[in-house]
Amino acid sequence: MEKPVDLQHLCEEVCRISREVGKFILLEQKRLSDQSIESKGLNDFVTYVDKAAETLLVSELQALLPGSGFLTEEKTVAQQEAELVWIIDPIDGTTNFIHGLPLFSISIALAFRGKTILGVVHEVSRDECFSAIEGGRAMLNGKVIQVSERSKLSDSLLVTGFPYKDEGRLEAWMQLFITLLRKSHGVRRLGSAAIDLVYVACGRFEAFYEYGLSPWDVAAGAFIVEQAGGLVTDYQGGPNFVYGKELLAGNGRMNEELRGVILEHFAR
Ligand code: 2AM
Ligand code: CA
Repeated sequence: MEKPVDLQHLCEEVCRISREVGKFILLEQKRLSDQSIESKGLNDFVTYVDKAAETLLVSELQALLPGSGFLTEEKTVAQQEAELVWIIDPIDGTTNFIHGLPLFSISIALAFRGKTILGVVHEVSRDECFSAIEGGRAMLNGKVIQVSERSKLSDSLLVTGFPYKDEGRLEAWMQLFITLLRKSHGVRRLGSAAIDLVYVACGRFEAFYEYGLSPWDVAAGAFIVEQAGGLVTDYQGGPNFVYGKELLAGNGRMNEELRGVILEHFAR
């Protein structure tokens, strides 16, 4: 398959589709908080919302770009190898979603021969659609965004996540958290990696670091950070952050300093 010619148009369509599916997700969250689905049980219900949202996204994106492949969290479609692949998380921040918190998002990236060329992260509750295309600037609801200009770690607000698996490294991870808490304005933990990333892209945070994440959590958001002028690497400073399960994204002004601190606590 060829690379799509009009990425701008494609991106607008992806934002439109994620807004549509976002409305569905919000309605389902409201039903959940109304407890009108009590008998189904919380986990069943959430599985249903995640899967139903993904099914909607897949069918719309398939129609938008016939022949494209998919890599999705809920595996509702065959995970196809193709030159053009959509990498999708229908709800990033599922735990927040279950508990009635507003911080969750739809994350959609499009990769051409393994390289991201389009990213959309839609923060559903605030209707904030973050997007970027190859060769273009990062946008929030149609307005250009960029990473923050703060250059001192001591003036910075950071964000991270805590591991769900790999508990063997939890102690070291928490020591790193304490160290960075002392060196910065603070370290937040929002519970949606895609939102953490786009908040770096628009300058709300100076940096985000986490490990153990999957491609659908980070592909779109990391690309948006890069297009907003930021820097994303793995903990060796290399480019293996989508599949490598280690990610540091920042405004670029203190990435090296942060990477040093991470490695002090968290070297393999
Ligand atoms: P998810 O909500 O799509 O699962 C929070 O730090 C990040 O970790 C979120 O992006 C979340 O994505 C991800 N994550 C990975 N495994 C998880 C799990 N078992 N439970 C909750 N969040 C998980
Ligand atoms: Ca998810």
